[in-house]
Amino acid sequence: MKKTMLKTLTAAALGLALGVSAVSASAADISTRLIRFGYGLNQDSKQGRAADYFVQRMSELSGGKFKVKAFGGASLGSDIQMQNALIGGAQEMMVGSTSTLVGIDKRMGVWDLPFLFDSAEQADKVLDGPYGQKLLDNLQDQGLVGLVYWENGFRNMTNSKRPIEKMSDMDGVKLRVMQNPMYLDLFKSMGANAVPMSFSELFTALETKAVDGQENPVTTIESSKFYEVQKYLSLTQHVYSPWIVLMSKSFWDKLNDDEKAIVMQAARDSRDFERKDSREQSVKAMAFLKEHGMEINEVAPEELAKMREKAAAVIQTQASVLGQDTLDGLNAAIAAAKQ
Ligand code: TF8
Repeated sequence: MKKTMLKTLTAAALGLALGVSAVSASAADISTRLIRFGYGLNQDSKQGRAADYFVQRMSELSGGKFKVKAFGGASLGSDIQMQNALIGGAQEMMVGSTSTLVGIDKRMGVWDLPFLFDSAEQADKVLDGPYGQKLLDNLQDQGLVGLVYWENGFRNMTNSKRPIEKMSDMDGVKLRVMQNPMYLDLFKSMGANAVPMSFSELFTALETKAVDGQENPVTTIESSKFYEVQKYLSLTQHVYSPWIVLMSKSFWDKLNDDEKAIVMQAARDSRDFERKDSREQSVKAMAFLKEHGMEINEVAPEELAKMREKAAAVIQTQASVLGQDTLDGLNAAIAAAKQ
């Protein structure tokens, strides 16, 4: 009894010394845990930097007991392969796209809906509020624990053929899209020849001209070196993509409450770190891409209006896939975020 008290006190004192919250201070009961954390982008990317930060935070908060090893560059597999490894319990954690989760829970597709948010801050409110949380919670039935959302960002188009100044410039452009039926419908409706493909195959596909283009935030265009194989960057900002930090449910269930609290705290801290980094890096990425020879263009408002019109029709068809309740909840959350 006394010994336990002492242990708790020591842990508390240690917690204070490290300046960490009450979570770790009370956590005398932490086991040594090995956690493999996979991600798809290069180590030198905002995903890599935030993964490293998470590794460090988990170590600090657990007094060195949580040993997280980060694996970048899809070395543990593509997003879909990692999701399945988490469900099967063969891997503990990952960060990746929400889009590829639609095969596991269709409702995750809400974040892919085009032209949803006016700003990243508005997206933060919806993602971090009760609506975003509900979508994370839904995953538990499928063997996944959604911890937090990071920022992937507003997506823009690149290609090697021509600048997309008008919607009709997309005609016949062979465009890689994420493995999600909404993206296929969206870009087909705008005239592109959309091809679904995993991100891990994308650079080579662009390099060998198996596809002409792709769409992703400017930070990814920089960190994945797409500027080496793509001439034109057109600022369409058609979708705001979050990333989702996931833990295998079978691993989560082994943790006690103190351990779960530490994981949650480290995940939230990594989210704040990552979003700040993402927003700072976006500005720098634009300048970098220009310097490295990309031709960057804005899209005229009347052409964006045409894209929005196509998007609205696709959103309409998505109602039956996502469920009307899910869409109503989304619209209510966005309306609240605008206030
Ligand atoms: C995509 C996504 C990717 C992310 C990343 C691999 O285009 O935007 O950048 O899923 O985690 O596939």
